[in-house]
Amino acid sequence: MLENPKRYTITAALPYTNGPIHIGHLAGVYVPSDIYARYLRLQGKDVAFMCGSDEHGVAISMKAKKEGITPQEVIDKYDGIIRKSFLDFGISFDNYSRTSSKIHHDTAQEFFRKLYDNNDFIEEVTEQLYDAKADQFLADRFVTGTCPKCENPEAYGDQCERCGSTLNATDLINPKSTITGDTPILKSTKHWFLPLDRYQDFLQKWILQDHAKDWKTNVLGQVKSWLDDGLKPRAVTRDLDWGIDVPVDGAEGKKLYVWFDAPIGYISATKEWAAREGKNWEDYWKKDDTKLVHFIGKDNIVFHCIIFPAMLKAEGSFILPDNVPANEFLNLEGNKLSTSKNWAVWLHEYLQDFPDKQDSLRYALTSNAPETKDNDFTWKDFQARNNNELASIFGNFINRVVVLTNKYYEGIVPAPNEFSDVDNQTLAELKAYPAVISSSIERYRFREAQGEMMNVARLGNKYLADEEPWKMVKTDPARVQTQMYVALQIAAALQILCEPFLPFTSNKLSKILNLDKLSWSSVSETSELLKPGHKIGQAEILFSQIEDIEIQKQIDKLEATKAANKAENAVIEPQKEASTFDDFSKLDLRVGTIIEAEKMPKANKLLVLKVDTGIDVRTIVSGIAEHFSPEEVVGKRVTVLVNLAPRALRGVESQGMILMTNLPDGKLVFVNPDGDGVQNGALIS
Ligand code: B3M
Ligand code: ZN
Repeated sequence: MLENPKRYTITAALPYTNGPIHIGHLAGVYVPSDIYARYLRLQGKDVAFMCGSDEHGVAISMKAKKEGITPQEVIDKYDGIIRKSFLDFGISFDNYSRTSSKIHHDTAQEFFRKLYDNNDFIEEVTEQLYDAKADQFLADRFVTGTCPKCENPEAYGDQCERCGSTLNATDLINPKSTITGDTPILKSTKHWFLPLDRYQDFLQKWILQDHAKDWKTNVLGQVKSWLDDGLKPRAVTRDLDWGIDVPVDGAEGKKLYVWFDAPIGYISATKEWAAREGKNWEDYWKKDDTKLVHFIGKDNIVFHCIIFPAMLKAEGSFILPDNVPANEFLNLEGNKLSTSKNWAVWLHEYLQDFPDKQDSLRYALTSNAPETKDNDFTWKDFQARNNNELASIFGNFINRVVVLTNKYYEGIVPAPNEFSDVDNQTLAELKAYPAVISSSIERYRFREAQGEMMNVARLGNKYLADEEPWKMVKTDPARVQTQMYVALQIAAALQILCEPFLPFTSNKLSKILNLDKLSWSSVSETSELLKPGHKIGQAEILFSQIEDIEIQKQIDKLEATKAANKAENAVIEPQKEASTFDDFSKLDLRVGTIIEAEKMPKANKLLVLKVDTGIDVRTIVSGIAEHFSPEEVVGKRVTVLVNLAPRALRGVESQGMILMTNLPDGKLVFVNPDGDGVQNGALIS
C-alpha cells in the first residue's frame, strides 16, 4: 500500500448510457467513492476524482434497437439523465467525461496502437459465434447462454454477472442470439488478443502477495479463482458497428472491445480535466507517488484487477491501482435490482418523491452498504434511518443548540465559564473523532465511518440531555453559558465531519452556524471551533419526518412493478384436449348471488357461502378465503356450476362451485355476468 501519497487519482466505474442509474449504482460505487474524495479534499489532498459515461459496447446497440433510435441518440439521452443524477446527489467528480468524446477515441486508439507496435497482441483468426439470420457476429450481450462455471442460464458472451467470470462467447453452453433467438453458428474472423497468460506471474505476485493484506477479501477471492484457473488470451476487438475503430490496417469493420476502451476512459477524463485546469495529467497516472484507487461493483473486478492492470503493465508507462475496494451488490426489498425488470429505485424518480432528501438516501445506502456481502434496501429501513437517526439524533441535536443559542443569547456564542469534568471529557471525546473516522475511511469502511460520525451527534444529544440547560438557565445562567458553548463546538465539528457523508446537510449547517468550511484536522487541533461572540444563524429543519403514507406509496409502486412483470411473464396455460358439445351441455352453469359468507373454522383457505342460484339457496364451500373476507363477497354476482356432484369439505356439504380466475400476480377474481338485469338462475351457455 502506498504510504503518504502526494496525490490521489480516484476513479468510479463508468456507467453504461443504456439507461438511468439507480440506488444500487449509488450504494455500490458512487457514494463510497464520493465519501472518499470529499474526505481527502478536507484533508487538503490533491485529488482527481474521475468518471464518465461508458458509451460503447453491445448494451448501447441493443438499447438503440429496442427503442428504434440510433446509438448516438441513446447515449445522448442517458448521458444527460445520468449526469444530472450525479449532480443532484452531490457526487463531486472533478470531471465527468464520456467515452464517445474525441479525446477518448484518440487516447484509446493511441493506447491500442502502442501495444500493437510493441507486438503485445496476438493476431489470430478464430471461430466466433455468428447469427446467420441477423448476419452479425455475436459478442458480449448479443449472446446469452449457460455459464460454464456457475451454470447461470443468463450469462453473457463476455461475462457472467452471477459469478463474475469473464467468458469467451464460445465458452457458453447452449448459446442463443439475443437478436433473433437463434442458435448461432461458428464463423471465422480475425481479432487481436491480449495474451493475459503472459501476465499471470506478475498478477499473481502483485495481487496475491503485494496486496494480500490491504485488498478486500471479496476482491482477492474472485481474483484468486481466475488466477488459479490460469489466464488465457482475450480478444480486445469485436465485429461491431458501434464503438472505437481499431487503429490498424486490415481492421475494417472492427471496433475495440468496450472493456478495452472503457477503463482508458479514466485516463482520457483526466487528460480532459488537466487541460481545463492547467495541470499535468501524467502526474495522476504515471507518478509513483500517486495513489490510484478504482471504485467498482463486484461484477467489474476482473476487468479492473486483471485485464486493465495487464494493459497498463504492457503499455509500461502507467502506475497500477493501489486498491480496488469493490462492493458487493445491493438488493431491493429482497430481490436483485434489475434494470430490465424495472425493479429499481431510479434516482431521477426518487427526487420527484423526496425532492430534498438526497442526504437521507446517501445515509441509508451507506448504512446498508454491501461492503463485504450483498445487502438489502427496504423502504421501511430507509424511513427508520431518516426518522430515528438523522431527524431524531442529528437534526434534534442541532435544532436544540441553535434554538437555545438564539433564545438565550440572540445567536451569539457565549463565553464559557469554568469547565466541569463532564465538559472536559466531552470536548476530549470530540477531539478524538476525526482520527477514528479517518481510520475507517482510509480502510474503505464507509459504513463504519458514518456510524462514528453519527456518534458525534449522539455525543451532543447525550450532553444536552444530561446537562438540561433549559432547566438550569433560571438558576445558574453562568453554567448554561458553558454548556451551550460546549454544545456549539460539537455542532461545529459535525458540520465538517458529516461533509463526506451528508454534503447537503453540511452546507445547510455551514449556513445555520454562519461558519466557513473548517478543515478536518481543526476538530482535533482545537476545542474552540466557534469563538465567543460569533453570531450563528436561525434554526431550520435538517431532516423532516418521512410519513408512513410516503413509504407505502413506494412499496405500492414496487408491487405494481411486480404485477406488471408477472403479467409480462405470465405463462398462459396451453389449451386442454378437445371436448365435445355433449361434454359442455352436461354442465349446468347459472348466474347466482352470494347472500351470506363466513370463514370455515380452522381452515385458512375456505369460505362457507350461501348462494342464491335462482333455483334455490344452497351452501357452497369455496377456496377464496386468502383473497376475500366474508364481508367482501356478500352481494357478489357469480357464475355457479350448479350440477357438480355435492361433496363434504371439513364436514360441510358443498353443492356446486363458484367460477374464479386470477390476476397476473395470482390474486383471485370472480367471473361474473356483465350487466345488471341478469336474474339469478339465468342459464349460462
Ligand atoms: N460500464 C459498468 C457495468 O459493467 C461498466 C463499467 C466500466 S468502468 C471502466 O455495469
Ligand atoms: Zn457464472
